[in-house]
Amino acid sequence: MVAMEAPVRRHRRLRRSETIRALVRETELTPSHLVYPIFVEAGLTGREPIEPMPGQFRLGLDAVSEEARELGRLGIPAVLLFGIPETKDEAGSSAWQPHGVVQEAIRRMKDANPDLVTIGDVCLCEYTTHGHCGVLAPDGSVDNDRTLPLLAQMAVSLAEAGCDIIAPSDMMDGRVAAIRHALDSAGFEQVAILSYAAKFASAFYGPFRVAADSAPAFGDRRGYQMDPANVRMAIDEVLTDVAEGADMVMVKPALPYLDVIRAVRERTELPLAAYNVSGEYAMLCAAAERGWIDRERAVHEALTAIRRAGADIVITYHAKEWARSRS
Ligand code: PB1
Repeated sequence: MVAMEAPVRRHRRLRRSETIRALVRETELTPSHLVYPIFVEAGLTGREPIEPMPGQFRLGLDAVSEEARELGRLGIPAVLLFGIPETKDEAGSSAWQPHGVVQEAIRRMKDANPDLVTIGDVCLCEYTTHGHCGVLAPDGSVDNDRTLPLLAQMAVSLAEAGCDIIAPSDMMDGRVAAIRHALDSAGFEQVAILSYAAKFASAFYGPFRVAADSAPAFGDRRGYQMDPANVRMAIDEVLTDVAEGADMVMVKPALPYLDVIRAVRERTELPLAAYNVSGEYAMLCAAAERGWIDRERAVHEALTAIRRAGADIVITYHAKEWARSRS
């Protein structure tokens, strides 16, 4: 038997028990880091399952108050709201109606759980007949500058409903400045902006587009969302939105973009959110449904990875199940 040298470092000393492992754990994940996205559908009663997102539902306005209370019981501090209107048009005008579906949901959720932070997604894709995130120019492209005042109008209508944070997901140039100016001019200096600053033209949004009925009727979003190959440009987008007045910034999607999260973390001190999107959620659900992975462990590992990459806030459809698994 050859005499073996003792290992120079015994890393396993700090893995001997869960107590020691917890003592030296580097990345913390708690419900307070999570934001739960929800879909509110005008005219719907109760809740309707979303086929490509098992466990997720479209909610009617009659269901949002209980949802707000449940989030409070689970310790989840914030909700990100998406609307499915009864009518759509070329301009997306349902988006800025004072009693629009999201505006009403905000009033009801705040009434049911005043501590819940409501984050209003600002974009036209759920409200336009063509499904693009802005209004169209005659050549069929998205008209950036004609879209800005409409986004600003939507933001003000959400603030008037009591929305705490405005989250523009449209990717138009100059939208943060336009929304900041409109909010301030309307007396909403205290309403923050969480900008979807680095949002990529991703294949991982498919299930969301089914849930929100928001797929573009033609073409795609590559003329305004970022190329997945670019990380330097993501930094430029973030720094631009910070300069325009964003209070928080976001990288989206999350798991396929952990390097981007890390790069952005190293360039800004602002709170950084990452959106664990519908396609990431659907993939994990599908593998777990087939018994190929341990769902609870995979969810925890995925959310921990997003936090480890540098996100302060994780927007995720797994929020409630993860919080329940920890309670
Ligand atoms: O969960 C998701 O896939 C989020 C999708 C995201 C919502 N902000 C966008 C998806 C898309 O580009 O269609 C919506 C854009 N306003």
